[in-house]
Amino acid sequence: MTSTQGFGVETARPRPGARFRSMLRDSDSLVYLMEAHDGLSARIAEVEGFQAIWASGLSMSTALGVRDSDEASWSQLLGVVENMVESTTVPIIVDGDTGYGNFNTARRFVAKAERVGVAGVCLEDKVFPKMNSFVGDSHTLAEVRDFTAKIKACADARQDPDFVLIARVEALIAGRGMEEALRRATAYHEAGADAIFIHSRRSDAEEILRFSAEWAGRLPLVIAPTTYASTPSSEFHRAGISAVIWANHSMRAAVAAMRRVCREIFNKESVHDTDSELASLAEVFELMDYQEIEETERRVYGA
Ligand code: SPV
Ligand code: MG
Repeated sequence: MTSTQGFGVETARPRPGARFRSMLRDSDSLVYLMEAHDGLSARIAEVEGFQAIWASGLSMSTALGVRDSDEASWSQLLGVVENMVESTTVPIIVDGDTGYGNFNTARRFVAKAERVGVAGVCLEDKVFPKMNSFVGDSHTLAEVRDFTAKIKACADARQDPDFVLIARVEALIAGRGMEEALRRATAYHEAGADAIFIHSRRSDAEEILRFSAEWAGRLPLVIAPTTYASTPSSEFHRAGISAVIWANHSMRAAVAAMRRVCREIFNKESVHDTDSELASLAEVFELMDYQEIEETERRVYGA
């Protein structure tokens, strides 16, 4: 990242969809998408080396203080995503949940997300309002014809033909089995999806690897190994998976760290000696590139 990049001071990034597509096409390496939920977490993900970002619905909702069950409106979430776009330079994929209703709300969301400057949107085949896939057992799947209509409408709504549409299959989450998952992924492919996100909440990767073998590379596959985290990424790569989302880990790191420091300060009634556990202010200023303001001031004043 050069000093003037980020913070919205440069023009919009060139064709983020095309950049993300070329990452997906590169079969020599997996694409890792790090979760982010605000401008800060997005910037940290990029500074620490991630080439792409997942704007997680769960994490953005949590950061807004609401639940991942469509409690935040889509315009609220795209406001958060805009902060992420302005604080980074890497392609961002937005978790668009179910598309907030029907084909029409979904295409409005996609059109706006593209204008905000992201690389693509992921839509999942559940009904609005959805519930986070790790919560409870009532995950109602959308009718295939309704979801394929959404994909077609979203494909038509994008201005940039390289803007990426990822169709997320929730059949395994809903307990509907492998055949249903494959049937749906096939239908979404035919409807114009650019990649399939196959989701699982099992503690092992067995069903993900089986899906991947049956799918046989028809479209790039995306996964989020939150519950089957012990499977090495090399195994996903060998199975032909294209992209891995680390879906909620910065948010959970923030929750744990904020709780610890709040508890400590509350109990001590002092901030003395808490500094060793915290980022220094110098680190924060460096991360946010305060120096760039000074450099620009010197330049524009001709000093
Ligand atoms: C998210 O990060 O919001 C996701 C992934 O949709 S998951 O929480 O695993 O469903
Ligand atoms: Mg989500």
